[in-house]
Amino acid sequence: MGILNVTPDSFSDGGRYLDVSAAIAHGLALAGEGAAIVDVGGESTRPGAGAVAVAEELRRVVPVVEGLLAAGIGATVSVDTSKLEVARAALDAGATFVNDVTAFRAAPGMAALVAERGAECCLMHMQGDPRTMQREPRYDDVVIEVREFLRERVACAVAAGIEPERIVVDPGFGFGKTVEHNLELLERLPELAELGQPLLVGTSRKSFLGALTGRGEAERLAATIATSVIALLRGASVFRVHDVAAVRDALAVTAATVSER
Ligand code: 7PM
Repeated sequence: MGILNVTPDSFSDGGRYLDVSAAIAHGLALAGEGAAIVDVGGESTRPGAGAVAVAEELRRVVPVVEGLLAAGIGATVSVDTSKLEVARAALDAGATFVNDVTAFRAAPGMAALVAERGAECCLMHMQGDPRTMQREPRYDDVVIEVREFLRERVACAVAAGIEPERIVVDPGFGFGKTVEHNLELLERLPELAELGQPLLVGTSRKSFLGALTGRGEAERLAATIATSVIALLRGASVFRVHDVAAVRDALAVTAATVSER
């Protein structure tokens, strides 16, 4: 899964203006690098980020989803949103995957929408909300708590009519977690695989990798590759990353080495 952030700080001509064609070109490039899914997001979920209005998020996301499909992207288009109206418009425009970091808690109608459209979805764990989640994350056992949260959200999604085969689960690296919590989740990923759903991991360029390496956001590819390879070895099957080609190569070599003997 390639990350396509459609926010004014990602694709602009220097001002607040959003360059839709640059965003589309980047999404096509991610698919060209081998992304099976391109995740289009118009609301930053970075720690401390504020909310984006529905109209603004629609304005950012819908033309990009339309443009990717009109160009014949040949990858699944995912919408990264927790808003019902944005998900509906993106599905209308041809997206077939909903990545909701609130796991349908922000908009209760989301599960029914995904069910009705026969779309796929990712349900992610987050403690708290993006504004406050990194203040004082606390768990008795982070892996058990994340696993049981995801079990409950999958049950809720299935109860709403989503087929289990269309549900991916995600521990939500960095979403209300300390460096130690993130490392424990990575180490004990097989306990999350017990849920029987495909596992998505998103560690790409995240701040815990900066804490471990002393590197800035743009210099965390090697660390991202390390966590992605470890996650593959521990049962993950979807990797949400900025650097699709490099991570894909590392995963291809890892997979060939592990399974062919
Ligand atoms: C700053 C910090 C900016 C973190 C952006 C982020 C995930 C996600 C994000 C994830 C799923 C980023 C994150 N992370 N969706 N959205 N899983 N399913 O790296 O780990 O884009 S936002």
